[in-house]
Amino acid sequence: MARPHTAPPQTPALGVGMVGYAFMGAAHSQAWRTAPHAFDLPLRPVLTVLCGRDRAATEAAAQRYGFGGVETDWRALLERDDVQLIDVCTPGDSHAEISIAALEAGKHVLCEKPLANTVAEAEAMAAAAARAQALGVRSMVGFNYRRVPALALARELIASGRVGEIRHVRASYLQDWLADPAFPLTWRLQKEHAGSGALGDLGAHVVDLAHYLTGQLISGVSGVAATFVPERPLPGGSGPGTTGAATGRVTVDDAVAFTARLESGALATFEATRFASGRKNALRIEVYGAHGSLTFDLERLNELEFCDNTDSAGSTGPATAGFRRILVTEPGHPYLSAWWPPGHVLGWEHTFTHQVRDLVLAIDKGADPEPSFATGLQVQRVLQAVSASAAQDGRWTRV
Ligand code: SOE
Repeated sequence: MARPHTAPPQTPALGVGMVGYAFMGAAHSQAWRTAPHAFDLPLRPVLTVLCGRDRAATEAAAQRYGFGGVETDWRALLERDDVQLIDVCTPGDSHAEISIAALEAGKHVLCEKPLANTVAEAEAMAAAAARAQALGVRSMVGFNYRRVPALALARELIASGRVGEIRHVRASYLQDWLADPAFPLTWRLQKEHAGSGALGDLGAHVVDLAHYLTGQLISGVSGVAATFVPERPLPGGSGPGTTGAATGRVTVDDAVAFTARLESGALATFEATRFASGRKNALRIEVYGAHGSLTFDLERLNELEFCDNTDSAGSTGPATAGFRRILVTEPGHPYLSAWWPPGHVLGWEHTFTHQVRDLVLAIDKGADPEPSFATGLQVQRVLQAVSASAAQDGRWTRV
């Protein structure tokens, strides 16, 4: 059961330098603040410095999030002795440069997903991570949904054989914030900044979850992609790419759908879109195996549905066999012993808090946290294969 506490003052500090202060900066900051109160951590995270290009905006964010100071050039963070970890919360186009420089400067790195904008960048990052690891410097990519307790439990059930040999994975991640054609052309809609659209932003999460839950990699894909609204108003009303009407071209996908094969031969389907009207942040994943099935829906984050197919042949019998709803709030469930009594539910932000906990424990133990940059690279390879397949009308593409 939860007991708010703070680390004893002699606990060594882990100075955090964060680059970027928008949505993910806010989510990560709150996790760094909360984790040491919920969990007994061997290192005491200190929000040392926040970095952003706009000094006034960065100062305002630093005050709101609780950082001790600000910098406007991320390179300055690498010079500081009071920073041991760089938390990269910027758009994908700067992940590789910042992360590689930070690792080479001996700083641990937490980098937001997707790891990079291209496979070449992700390879360079994984290589830098391997070099740094030999010197005791750790790195992790922020696939936060691995830290949903229900999904961590799902992985345990699959690993212990309760689902049996996996036959199918079905995954979808649906949002609707682009359904309005008047939504402006932000960085997420520009390939040079974001790498891809729904594919990298949302598809990356479900690809990583498929790898994480099944313990298998995707070996081949066939995909299609669409950009439904190819031209959008520029955020400030003018700027590069302006055609006179203050609009610019969308250079990423709005939606993707792909089928895939896992290493074992299991079949998988994936959908990622920002055009599913009414779906705000709808992530669903289902795994079907020889002995049972699991389904998870982010809108019911504290629940896991489990069908033990051996029930129908065993004691339960076919009349009452079927899916059961597990309320994943028991102290024995992953991460839950730090929180509230059973039934007192957790939220989306806890995934980031759990991510911080796991990263800090790994750094202290001298262990390699997962998902590593090498794991992020595996996701990146799948994203690239989907793009390549979609560019050839869905041609089967090996990963
Ligand atoms: C996009 O809308 C987004 O913020 C993603 O970038 C996050 O990774 C996802 O968790 C929520 O949606």
